Amino acid sequence: MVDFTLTDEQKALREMAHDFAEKEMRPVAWEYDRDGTWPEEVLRKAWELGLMNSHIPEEYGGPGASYMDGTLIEEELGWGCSGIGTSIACNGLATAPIALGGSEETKREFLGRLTEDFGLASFCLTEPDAGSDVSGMRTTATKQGDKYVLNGSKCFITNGGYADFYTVYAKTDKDAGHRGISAFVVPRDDTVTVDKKEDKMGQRASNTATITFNETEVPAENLLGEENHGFKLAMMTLDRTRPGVAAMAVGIARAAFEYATDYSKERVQFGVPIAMHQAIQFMIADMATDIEAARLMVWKSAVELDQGRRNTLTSSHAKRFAADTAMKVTTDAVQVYGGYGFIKEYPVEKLMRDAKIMQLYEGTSQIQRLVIARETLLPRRIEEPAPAAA
Ligand code: COS
Repeated sequence: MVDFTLTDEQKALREMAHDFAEKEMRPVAWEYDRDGTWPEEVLRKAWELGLMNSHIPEEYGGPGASYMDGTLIEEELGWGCSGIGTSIACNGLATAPIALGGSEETKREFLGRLTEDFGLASFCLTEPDAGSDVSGMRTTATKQGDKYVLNGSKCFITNGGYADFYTVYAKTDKDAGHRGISAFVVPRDDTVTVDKKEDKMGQRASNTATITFNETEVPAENLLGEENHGFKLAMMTLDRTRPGVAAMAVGIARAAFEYATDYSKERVQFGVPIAMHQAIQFMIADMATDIEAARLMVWKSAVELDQGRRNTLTSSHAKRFAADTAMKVTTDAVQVYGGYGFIKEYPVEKLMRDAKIMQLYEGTSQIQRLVIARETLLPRRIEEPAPAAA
């Protein structure tokens, strides 16, 4: 049976996240966007409520929410403010490789750290010359006795300037392409430098930094999974986080849709509210359909994960469609507002800027299409290592 009804627990979780978005995020979102201020106070409140680290299993102190539950939270955070929401959700991206590839001890130490006390972790994959082409990375990790020494720079790192530790991808075999990449958990110390905070178009409340590892040493136990298997770990991580990112895009679109519908009922032109004009009605109708379709894709891709199935195809469908929907709906919301939509005093201008990154981070819309085309035209058997014992 296919049933789209949420359980009472899921409805309560969504309500709690919505309440948080409405009371703690919305009132400060435009101010943080204007100033690019770090929203630590809001993050700490999210941590206290369990909206941060929701994915961490109970045995490591987290609530152990399902992927489906995670999408309910992330849609509401996206509705509240996707800049602050991205910072709240970032621990999920950074810790997925630990949950997948970390030893019991590593999981206890690093997942436990985030649940015992407020703390942040960042996912370090992208480099200045290696964005979509992950294999082109230059950061190296050299084994020296019982430790690895890391050297190199990572860019566009969410929460990078404030993270307590990082999950870092580095070349352990420079000549082996994607089969020469390994993943590590790297605590922040004096050898880790924050070189640059980006001044962004949108999601300005989230911190985005360049992080450099200068002869940074980690014990060999900090290797996640097997040596030279890091690329697969990165792909498996993104399969697991893209449904949540897509949910956040749905939240942005829903916020823009609500503002546009309310405005269209108030704004009078040619003697009637503009909602009475078919030109506006058709835009509103298309927004509603696209949001509904995007949410269904998000839920399907999350449920597949909860059922233990590989969701590479459905997570790319969801990420691509939801991100493009957020961009289209926010652009059309500005259109519904007319000239006022272009003015910072009105809310939809921020949403349009925020939406753009959804088509870029965690895999551009073009990369999602590439994955969809490969999975559709050349389906192949991808062996996922068995999940590490939870
Ligand atoms: N799960 C597990 N393994 C996977 C996988 C997945 N979803 N996708 C690919 N793999 C494995 C393949 O099976 C292959 O394994 P073998 O070494 O055993 O052959 C290996 O990974 C390489 O796969 P592929 O040939 O598809 O790699 P490409 O270099 O062609 O890269 C893309 C594939 C472009 C899809 C990948 O580099 C990518 O996702 N890039 C975008 C990165 C991104 O999202 N960056 C955003 C920053 S993170 S915030």
